[in-house]
Amino acid sequence: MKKIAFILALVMVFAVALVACDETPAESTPAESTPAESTPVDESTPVDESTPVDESAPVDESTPADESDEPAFEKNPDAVSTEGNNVAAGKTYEISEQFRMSTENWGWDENYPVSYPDENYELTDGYVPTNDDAYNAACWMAFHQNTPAQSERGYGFIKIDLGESYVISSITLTSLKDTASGITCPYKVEYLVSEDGENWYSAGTLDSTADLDGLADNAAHTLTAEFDVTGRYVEIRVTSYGWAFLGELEIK
Ligand SMILES: [Ca+2]
Ligand SMILES: [Ca+2]
Repeated sequence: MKKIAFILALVMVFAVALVACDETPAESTPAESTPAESTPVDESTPVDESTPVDESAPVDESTPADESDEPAFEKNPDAVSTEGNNVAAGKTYEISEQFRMSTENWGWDENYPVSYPDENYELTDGYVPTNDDAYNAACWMAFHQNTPAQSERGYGFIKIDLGESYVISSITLTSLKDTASGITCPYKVEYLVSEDGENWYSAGTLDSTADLDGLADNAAHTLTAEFDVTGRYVEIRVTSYGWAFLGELEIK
C-alpha cells in the first residue's frame, strides 16, 4: 500500500507539474497582452503630452501679441479741450456714397441723382432738425443700406477733420424716425478716432437696438455716445435697417 500511495503521490506531483507547465504558457499569453496593455498606457503618456500642447495656449497669447503689432491707443497729451463747445461746427466733412433711385422704379440706379442728398453742410451747419422737419426737408441727408458699397461694408460713414487734436467726451447725431417711410434711427453707430488720419482707433460703439422701439415715431432724436479719447480726425459708421436720415453731428 505504501508503494501504491507513493506512486499515487508521484503521479499527482507529476500531474500538478504538468498542469503548472500548461498554465505557465497560458499565463504567458495574458502576460504578452500585458505589454500590449502597457502600450495603450504608453499612449496615455502622449495624452499627457497633449497637456503641454494645451500649454501651447500661450500661442493664443501670441495672437493678442500679433494684435499688439498695431500700436495701442494713447491719449494725446497735447490735445486741446473742447471746453464744452461743439468743435465739429462749421467744419467740412466727407461721407460715403449715397443712394441713387430712379423715378420709375425703387432700387439703386447709378444713372440718377442722389436721393436725399448731403450738400456737405447739413451735418455741421449748427441747425438741429426738429419734429417739424419732414424727411424730404433739405436739412436732412440720408444713407441707405441698399447702396451697393454700403451693403457690402454694412455701414455708411462720415469723416471729419477737426483741424487739431481735441479731447473728445461726446459725439451726438441727430436722427429721424419715420417708420411709415422706412426710416429708423441707426441701430449701431461706431466711432473711430485718429491723430494723423492714417492710424485709426475704435473709440466705442453705440448699440441702440434696445432703445429704438422706445423712441417716438415721426420725430427727430439725438443719439449721444460718451468717450474719453483724443483725436483730430473722427469717423462715424452708421448702420441702419433701411434709411438713416441724419441732420447734425456734434463733437464735444
Ligand atoms: Ca444741421
Ligand atoms: Ca439734404
